[in-house]
Amino acid sequence: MGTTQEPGTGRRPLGVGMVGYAFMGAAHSQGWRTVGRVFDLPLNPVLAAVCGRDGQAVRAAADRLGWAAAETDWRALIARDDVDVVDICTPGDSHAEIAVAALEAGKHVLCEKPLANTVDEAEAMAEAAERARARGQLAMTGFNYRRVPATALARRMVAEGRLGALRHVRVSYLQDWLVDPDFPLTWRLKKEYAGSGALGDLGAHAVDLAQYLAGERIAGVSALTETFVRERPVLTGASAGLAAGGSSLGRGPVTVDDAALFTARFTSGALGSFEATRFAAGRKNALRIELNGEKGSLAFDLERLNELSFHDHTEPGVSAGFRRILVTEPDHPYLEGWWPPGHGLGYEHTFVHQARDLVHAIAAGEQPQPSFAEGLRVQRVLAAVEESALKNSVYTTVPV
Ligand code: SOE
Repeated sequence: MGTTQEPGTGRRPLGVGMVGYAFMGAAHSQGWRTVGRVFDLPLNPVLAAVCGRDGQAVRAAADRLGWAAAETDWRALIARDDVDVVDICTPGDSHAEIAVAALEAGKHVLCEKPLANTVDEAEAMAEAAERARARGQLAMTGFNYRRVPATALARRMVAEGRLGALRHVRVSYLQDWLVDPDFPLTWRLKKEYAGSGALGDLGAHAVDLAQYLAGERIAGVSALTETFVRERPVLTGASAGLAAGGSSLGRGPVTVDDAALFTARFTSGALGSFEATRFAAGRKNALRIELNGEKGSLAFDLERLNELSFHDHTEPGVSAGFRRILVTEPDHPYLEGWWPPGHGLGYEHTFVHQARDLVHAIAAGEQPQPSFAEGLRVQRVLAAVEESALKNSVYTTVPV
């Protein structure tokens, strides 16, 4: 960490180096650029350098996204003296190598979800994080949907016992960008880059949010997965995940799932149901979660992210029912620095909140949440889902 105070801020700088600059990189950049202007922070995040393989493209990204310098080799990025935190926004196949090297080089690490493409990689990352912790470096997994004020409020209400013993956790995460069979074969559709499809991309968020809100682990799962469109056009242009350009070179195989459905048992005995798909026509980014407990229920919908629905089952039946909590009060999580009540937030703010929590954890020397160990826990659930699906839905326990 830099030792001199940043001019004008009175706070020591915290240099950030980011690897990858596509959709997630842009979202993280927004978070790092904004966080110190909204929240009162103990350190001053500085966007030191961004890294990508194409020199011209990464320099353009640095200018566009606000990074002071550009690198074309991630090893050079993590070797920089002005980089204290390495923020990994690349496809999953490079997470483990970069994260372990950065931790061993003495940096803090923020890594996008899913933590890795396999349980073995995630285990190596969690072990590296454990070793680094002893030296004072911290590692965090980027599950940004914990940082919606309404989901953070839901967690608080569950922890306060407002729902009592949980019976059901119901999650669906629905998108529709693969409905068109001619959507091109981008990296997100190839196992060697993405690890899995809707399962790792969307299911990972669903699993993390469910375990976070419930405050407990998933013990076992029964699953079905499907790849509806098995071949897609291969394009000559760069493969950018949610889009690709260029002329067609014919069709190539999709090697990941298009959809994953599973039921789950939580450690307390609560039952979960999960659906992750990129084939829900009309649903753009619909992450919905509902928890039912013996004293009440909570429901959240990412497409209405400033709201939380709450039903208090201890109220008299004649007047009880779901009511909408508008989560925009200054006392609601994360809202002390933002706009007056009723002036809502959006998707991008979750990345600002993620940066805020990481900066506070680093300044205090405390483990940021979710840790790599929690990222590994999610990875184990994803692996159990794949195993169960391969065995025609046989109930598969998730190792602790
Ligand atoms: C694409 O499907 C995607 O961008 C995910 O990769 C993100 O994690 C999710 O937040 C939105 O959808």
